[in-house]
Order: sequence, then structure tokens, then C-alpha cells
Amino acid sequence: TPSAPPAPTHPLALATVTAPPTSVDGFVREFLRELNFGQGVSLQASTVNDQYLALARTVRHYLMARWSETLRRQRETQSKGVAYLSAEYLLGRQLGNALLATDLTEIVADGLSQCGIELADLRAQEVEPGLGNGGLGRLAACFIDSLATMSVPCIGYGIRYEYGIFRQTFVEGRQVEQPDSWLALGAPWEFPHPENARRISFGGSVADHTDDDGVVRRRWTPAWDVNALPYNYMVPGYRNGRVNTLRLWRAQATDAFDLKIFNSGDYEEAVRAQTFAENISKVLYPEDSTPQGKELRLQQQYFFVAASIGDFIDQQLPEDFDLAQLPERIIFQLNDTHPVIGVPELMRVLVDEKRLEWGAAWEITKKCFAYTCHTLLPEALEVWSVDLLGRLLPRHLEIIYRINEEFLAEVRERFGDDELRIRRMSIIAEHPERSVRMAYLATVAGAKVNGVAELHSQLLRDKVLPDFHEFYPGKFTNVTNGITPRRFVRLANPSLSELITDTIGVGWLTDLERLRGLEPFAEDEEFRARFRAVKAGNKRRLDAVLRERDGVGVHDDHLLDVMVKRLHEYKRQSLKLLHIVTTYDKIVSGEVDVADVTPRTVIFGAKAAPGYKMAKEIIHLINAVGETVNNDPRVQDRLKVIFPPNYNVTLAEKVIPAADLSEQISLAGKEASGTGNMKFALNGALTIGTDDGANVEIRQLVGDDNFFLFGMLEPEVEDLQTRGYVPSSFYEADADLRRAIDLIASGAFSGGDRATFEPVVSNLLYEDRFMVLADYAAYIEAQAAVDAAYADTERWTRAAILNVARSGFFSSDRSMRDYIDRIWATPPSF
Ligand code: 8GP
Repeated sequence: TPSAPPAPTHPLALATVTAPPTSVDGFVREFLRELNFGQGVSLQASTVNDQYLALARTVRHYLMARWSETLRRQRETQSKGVAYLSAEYLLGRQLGNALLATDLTEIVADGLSQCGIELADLRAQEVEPGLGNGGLGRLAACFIDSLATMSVPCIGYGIRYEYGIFRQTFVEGRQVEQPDSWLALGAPWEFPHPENARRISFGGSVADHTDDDGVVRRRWTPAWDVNALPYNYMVPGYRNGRVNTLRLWRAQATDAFDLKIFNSGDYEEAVRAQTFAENISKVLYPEDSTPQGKELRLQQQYFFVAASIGDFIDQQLPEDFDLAQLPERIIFQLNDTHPVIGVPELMRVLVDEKRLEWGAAWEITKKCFAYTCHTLLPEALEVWSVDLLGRLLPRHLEIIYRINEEFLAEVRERFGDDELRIRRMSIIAEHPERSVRMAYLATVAGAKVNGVAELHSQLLRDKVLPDFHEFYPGKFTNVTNGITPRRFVRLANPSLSELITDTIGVGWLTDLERLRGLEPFAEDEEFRARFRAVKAGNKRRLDAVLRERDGVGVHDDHLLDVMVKRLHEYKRQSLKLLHIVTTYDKIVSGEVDVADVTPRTVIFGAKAAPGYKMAKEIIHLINAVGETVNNDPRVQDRLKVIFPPNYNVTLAEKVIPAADLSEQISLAGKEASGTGNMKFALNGALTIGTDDGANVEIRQLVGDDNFFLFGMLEPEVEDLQTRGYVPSSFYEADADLRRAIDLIASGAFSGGDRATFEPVVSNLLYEDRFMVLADYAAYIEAQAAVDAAYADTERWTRAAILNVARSGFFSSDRSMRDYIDRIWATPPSF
């Protein structure tokens, strides 16, 4: 029998992890060690990438002691925490945030410069992990940042996609997607733990089986499986000594390859199973709200959720943990419906593996999940065909059926045999094919259901899930989204941050309501001048970035008008475009004197889902209009349209602080919340916006005088829909609109070819699902008000300052407090 290993005796071995000294010398020593022994190069021979990787690892060393201490205390206290389940995390670059959290920026910049290296060059070397599509993924990243900063125990669980959101390029103005190989130059922030791999099963069949305790249970015999390998990432709190964990799963074949087949020379066949398995974490689905790519997507969802729940129960809980206590220890937050298959998975684990009674397992499960909905578009509410689910996860389908049966029995008990209601509320839809409504499953199983802004939560209750609201009135709540001020103010806008700290002192970064202290300074002329200087500096910085990146610049005397977000018809980039075309038309027709036009640069940033044809047509049109407008001498450079490709978090951090005007112009009742809108307000841009999503709350807070509201309200939209919306009637009735649309139709932006943009034009004229034409006149009028307001520099600056001062509510720290109070009951720990 092997003897037990000796206990450690060396004094160094007894100590916990220690951080390197926080000094320039301490840093340089550590950095060079990483460069020499980690990267295996001398400073003299190193490339920028070597230096970046060595720096990232060095910064990790400073976080390591805090991380291991956080983990140790969590094991010890077992205090209640959040497991955030999200198929997307749009993290953005890590280095700047890690330096900020550890307060090492100055030491590192100094140390590097003594090594002949510019910190900025190394920061620019980092490729951001684009493991998300848009708002939903970025929200997850903001939330884990806030939880770490607020010392709330949290594990983020997700997928380590080998390829994140595609890299967008334009070829002759059209979007062309390139793979995003974010791992190609090394992944210094991750910690793989292959020894903690979990086996995830799929397919096969289910049958009764008499277990060793004599009880007959359902037994799932899967047909195939894959390994889930965890990769850990640090999630540092802001200067509070806490580091939480983000754990992303990578798929790997359980059998590497078939050596016999390989040796016989059939190399493709030998690795077939491997390719198949690894496809599961190969690529992020590049769509924002239209369901597609079916089977692999369901595999991805089950893969990461099963790995995460299994990991939590087997690895995070003490061995003798009483599972009846699970709700006191964890809440699984479902970030939209992607992880909802976790509900039957937890039931399966509790009933089939841990041998709990169904009823006891259901009591636990109902308390362990909560569901956030992020959309209002019916086509974005996920459903899985029973056929596919039954093939891929037969046991889970059985469990869903039973949950549904018991739920519908409860509905019957309350409402009698109201068959219409039963059919409406069933988790199983019968048409157009039998399928599982994941949002309903989440609502039945979740302890709470929340929308992401006041208006959205109200519409969710009244329009999307009214029967459920009637049945479970206490279940529904709202948590308005938020954004992390660490990344989107402090890191993105250092000069504004400095001005704020100079004016109201430190502390605002973790208590953003303190920005209220800036309000009186809106009346201070000198402060306003400094505020304007910050904005101008940010425009120059953006100018430099865009010149280097895309060879285009921005004038610093132009009103900078920005619309950055996914390309979707409901967001109405085409409305912004019609405004541009109208302005252009008035200049070239001589209706207005070009000298009277407020100089503006419009920046677009937007990716379209590769399969979303109309969105891609609109991208093409934006580029075409930009090309024409920018090169027409009659415009005299007073109107510019620029569309840098591949909008991402890194670019957002440069664009948003420079903006004067924030475009939030979705059709009322369609944008669940928006979070870009909050980033702009906090960086001193004024919003032109509809009464939609969180715009409503922004306007209430900043005040009507400091916000350009336009367009139909949600009930008016409903009303027009019911009366029958005829877009062409708006075209007929408005001469400016007619001219703008006719100009596009005439081929003015497509070298005279009328066919190129015909699909966009006829969509607007004969379909216009999102009522662009109905809101056009109001939008043009609101833009005229923008021009007038911008002409009064002092007034504009006052309004911009008040936007900053009154937007503290939109910190994701506040969102997290709301989740804790209304949903999670997870107090800060240590
Ligand atoms: C987005 C919403 O469109 C946006 O308004 C909101 O700010 C953001 O989520 C964060 O809450 N929703 C989605 O990205 C979304 O619904 N994606 C579909 C796959 C569900």
C-alpha cells in the first residue's frame, strides 16, 4: 500500500499564494521573468506579442493571491451565490481592466517604459474575446464585473467558443464575414483544467430499470458523448481584493481518434468523431434574434448547461451537502432561454442520479432558477421541436412532458377546463409543429421572471406572457439593465473620469449616484469649458484611431452623431439613413444653403446576422450613401457618413466618449432595453430617441429638456397596427420623404442602377414592419431641434453635463443590487 505523501514543511510551502511586490522594480523583475522563462525570449529578441503575453501573465500574478483567497473563503463559508448561465459573454479586452482593478496602471507603464516599451502598444496588441453578439452578451460581462466589485459570490458559466462573433469586412460596400480567430496569438487570460473535464451525453433511449435499491426508475442510455473541458478566467473586482471566476467550457472528443483507421490511411475517417465533438464549441452563433442553426445550437446549449450544473454540484459543494438545501446555496440565473434546458437537467440529476423523489426535486428546482427575458420580438422566443429534442435528449423531453402535465393540472384546478387557456399556456405548442416553448418552461420553473427595463417588463406581463402573469402574479418583476462604469467611463473615457474626480472627488466609480454632485457645475462656465475640452480631446483620439484603422477621420468641429448597435430592422438604421438622404437632397437641390447646414459626421457601427438578407442590404445602402455624400463637392464636407467595419467592444470604447448625439430610434415597444443608450448618456452625449426600452427611464432621469424625444408611443404603434398600417400613404403625404425614397430608388447611390436598392425601397413602401415611414416626419423635426440646440454651445454643454450627472442609476452595480433584492437574496460575502 502506498504511504501518504509527507506534509509540507518548507516555510515557503506553508504560505498561501503571495503577490509580487507592488513596485516598479518588483514589476519589472516579474515581467522579465515571464518574458524570459514563460515566453522563452530575451527582451532584446522579443516581439510585441511576446511582450503582451508576458505582461498579461505578469498582471495575472498580481491577481492570483486574491483569486485563491476568494476561492478558499468561498469553500469555507459556502455562502449563497449566483451561477450566471449565459451562452454569451462579450468581454472586451482584459488587460486594461485588470490593470485598473489592481491599480497597477502607473507602475506598469513606468516599468515598461524603463524596458523601452509603451504600455499603449501592448494594449493594442490584445484581440478582444468576442464571445457574444450584442447587448445580451455584453450585459453578462457587465454583471459579472459588478458582482465581483460588490463582493457577491458568482460563477459565470458559458462556452469557450474557438471562434467568436465574425470579423466584419466590407467588399464594395457589402458585408463579408471572416472567422474571428481570437485565440491565434495566444490566450494568456485563461486557465485550462482538463483534469476537471466532464462527460456530457446525448441521444439514445430511455427505459424502466430496477435499481439496486429495488426501486424502478427511468434510465437513460445515451448514444454518444463528448468531454467538456473547463477554462477558468479571473473576474477581478475593482480594488476590493476579490476575484470571481468565469468558467467557459470547451468540447473535446472522448476518443481522440481511431488509431487503426488512421494507420490504414483513411485520415479523414480517423478523426471524424473528433471533428464532430469539437464542432460543439467551434463557433458562436452570429445571430441576434432570429432562430437558426438548429441542432448544433441545441447541442451547445445542453453541453454548457449540463457541464455547469454538474460542475456546481460535484465540484463546488462539499461532499456531504444536503441537496434539499440547494436553494439556500445557489441561484441559477438564466440569461434568456438559451440555458433553459438546465431545468430538466437539474431534475434529471436530482431524480435519476441523486435518487430524490420527483416532488422533492421539483420543490428544489423551482427555487434554484430565475429567468431573464431580453426580447419582445415573437420570432426571437426560442422553441425546440419535440422531434429534435426527443432525438437529442430523450430523457429531458420526458421530464418536460411531466412538468407540463403537472403544471396544466394546476391551471385546470384554478380555471376549470378552459381548453383555450390550456392550449395557450401549454409548454408544448402543437402548431406549426409540436415543440417546446422554452420561455414558458422558464416561466413555470423560475422563481422569478424579469424584463430588462420598466416598459419591457410591463409589455412582458401584459402582451407576451399575460396568462402566466395572471396565474403567477408575484413571479414577475423588473430589473432595468445597467453598464459597468469601470469599463465604459473610467477606462473608455479617462479624461472625463479625471474631470469628475477633480470636481466631486473619488468614490463615484463604485457609487455612481454620486455623479449627481456634478449637477451644480452645469451652471459653471469654467467647468463647461473643461467638459467641452474633454469631448474635443475624445474626438481627436477617435480621429487618430479611425485614421489608423480605416483611413478615415472625423472633424472635431462637427456634431458627432452616432448609431452603433446590431443591424436590425426594428432598430431602424434606415430611419437614420433617410435623415441623411433628406439632408443631402436639400443641399444638392439648393433648397438649403450648404453654409446653413450644421456640420455633422454620422458614424454607424453594425454587424448583420450573416443570414439576414434585408439587414445586409441596409448595410450596403449605408455604405453607398456614405460614398456618394462624402465625395460630392456640393456638400463641402459639411455632412460625412462613416461606417467603420467590425464594430466591437474595443471600438465602442473609442467611439462612445467622442459622441455628441446618441441615436436610439427603435420602434416603440420593440427594444427591450438597450444598454448602448446608457453608455452614451454617461459619456455626455444627448439622446435622440423614441419612447422605448430604457430610453424611457433615461429621459425621466435626465429631463425632457436634455433629451430629444420623437415618434409614436407604444400604444399608438399598437393602434396604428390594428387600424391597418399603409406605409405608402405616408410616402404619398410627405414631399420630403417622397424625395428621399425616390432618390434612393433612382439609383443616385448605385451608379444609376435602380435594381440595386429596390429590395430596400419596396420593403419600406409596401411592408415596413417597423413603421419607419410613420415616424419619419417626427424624426426630421427632432433632428432640426438637435441642430438648433447644438448651435447654442453653452446650452448643449449644460445638457450634456446633466446627462452625465443624472445617469448614475444606469450603473450595473445598481442592477445587481436590484437582482439581489428582488430575485437572488445573495448578500455580499467578504
Ligand atoms: C437584447 C435586447 O435587444 C436589448 O434591448 C437589451 O438591452 C439586451 O438584450 C440586454 O438585455 N436582446 C438580445 O440580444 C436578444 O434578445 N437576443 C436573442 C437571442 C435572444
